[in-house]
Amino acid sequence: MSGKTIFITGASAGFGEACARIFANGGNRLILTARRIDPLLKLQEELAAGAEVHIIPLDVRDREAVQGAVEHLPQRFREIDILINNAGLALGLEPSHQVDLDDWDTMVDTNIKGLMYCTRFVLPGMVARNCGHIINISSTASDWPYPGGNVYGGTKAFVTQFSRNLRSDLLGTRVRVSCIQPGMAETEFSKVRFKGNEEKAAGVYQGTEPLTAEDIAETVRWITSQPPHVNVNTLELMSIHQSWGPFAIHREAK
Ligand code: NDP
Ligand code: 8X3
Repeated sequence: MSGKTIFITGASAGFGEACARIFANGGNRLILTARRIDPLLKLQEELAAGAEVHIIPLDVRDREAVQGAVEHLPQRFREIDILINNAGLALGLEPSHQVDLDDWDTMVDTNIKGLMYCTRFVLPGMVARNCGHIINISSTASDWPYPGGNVYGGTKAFVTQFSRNLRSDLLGTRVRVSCIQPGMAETEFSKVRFKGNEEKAAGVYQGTEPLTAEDIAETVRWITSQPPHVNVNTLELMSIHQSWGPFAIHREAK
């Protein structure tokens, strides 16, 4: 793939950073966004040999900032071919009756509303040009419940269903929408979920070979390199070390 303009949210770490690296060739133009500017600056310097890189410090929860970021792109970056809606997070693993309500708000504002804002401001240009591809990063947590997954899983269920509904809206255009549902992948994700507790975060992956950020970036590359008439709707992937559980049954002592 070459000469494409690719807008990535959450490019300062994990999947987003890996996507930036995988597309940093062939004269692609990368728009890298995240709240932390330092990793973006580093990435910009590192990737400059293979791609034009424009960085924007952006909190996707800020609707006006998202609008401004899209509307004030430099001329060469205006025609976005691929939007990777990746920014997101899980906070906590407590049961719903004990959770910090601020954590729920943050997940809803980031994973749902932030993704909505980015989509809504980028999509009109794609429709007008009758081409483009939106890649939404959902999760296995979208379809498979687990204790403590409560609102995080709910936000990802939104991402999955919103992706399908978007494609329904876009029928008759050549704008594609794909949703990726990764399982356990080792990034900063667990460090964020456990609020900086590195030991707890490392425990999630201990004794396993989790998915990597590069695995997800490779999946994004594969999806976006399909012929233009092929729309990959939803793609779920897991590490070989992960699978589903049986129904949980609580038995009362007689
Ligand atoms: P990381 O924590 O490594 O990266 C998350 C990225 O999102 C960072 O670049 C972070 O940047 C950015 N981000 C978080 N909040 C905001 C915000 N308000 N505004 C802008 N950017 C934000 O996690 P992953 O790479 O693993 O996660 C990427 C996506 O993949 C998320 O949506 C996550 O839910 C999903 N996912 C992750 C899985 C995993 O096991 N790792 C599995 C399935 C899905 P910054 O802090 O600089 O803003
Ligand atoms: C991340 C995977 O299992 O921690 O979305 O929810 S999981």
